[in-house]
Amino acid sequence: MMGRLWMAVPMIGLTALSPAAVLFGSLVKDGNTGLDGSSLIAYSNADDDWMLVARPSGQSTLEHAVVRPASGWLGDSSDYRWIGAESVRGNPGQDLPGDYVYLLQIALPGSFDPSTQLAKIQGRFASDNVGYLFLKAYSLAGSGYAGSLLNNSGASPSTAGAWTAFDLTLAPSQLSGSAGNYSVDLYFVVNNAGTANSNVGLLVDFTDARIQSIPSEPVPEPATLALGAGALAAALARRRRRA
Ligand SMILES: [Ca+2]
Ligand SMILES: [Ca+2]
Repeated sequence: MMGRLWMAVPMIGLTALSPAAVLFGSLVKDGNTGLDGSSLIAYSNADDDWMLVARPSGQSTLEHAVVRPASGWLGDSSDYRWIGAESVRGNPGQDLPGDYVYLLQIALPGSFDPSTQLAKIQGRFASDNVGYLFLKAYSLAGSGYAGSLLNNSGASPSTAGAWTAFDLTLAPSQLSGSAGNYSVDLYFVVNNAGTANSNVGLLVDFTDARIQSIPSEPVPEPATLALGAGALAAALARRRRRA
């Protein structure tokens, strides 16, 4: 019995060395900001599932640390905590204005087949200041946040004091990776507004993650396809003869 327990210790270490990605099946809870598995992460510690992949030039603090809510932000809970640039917290805070890009990579099951299955993700988020949601790739303010799925086409801007919901059905073109190794790369671009330093933060709470079968539609029989191709070739031949 002791031997088995001892053997389990190095395995935990190996798990911690694997690349940061949340398994699709544990997205609700583990994917939330400020949660590791279903346990809260202590303030000032990093949420390693989330990566800060871009930030304003000159901002050099711990970027995806769990932070206490600032004045006017939603409170945290046993299911989520805010992440932000861990600078000097307070009101107004000392994070540089500009775009902060937070990435969560979600690993789909190896058996996932986009020709027969759909992945659906639901959740809600709050941000300081306006947050933009992208899949697979993102753009910044210089290009007007082109391609944002939220807050780029008349949707109400997200705020720090209320939830903004998202409900994603992922098209095959929105997946990253390849067969056996697909992932959903979820980018939140959070713009810290104004020209003076202030707090920046992101709060994400996933509420559902499902994989569904695509309803089957009639597929042309191979014989019909062959006939179609033959008829097309004949029509082209007739046109060439007439020309
Ligand atoms: Ca986590
Ligand atoms: Ca701010």
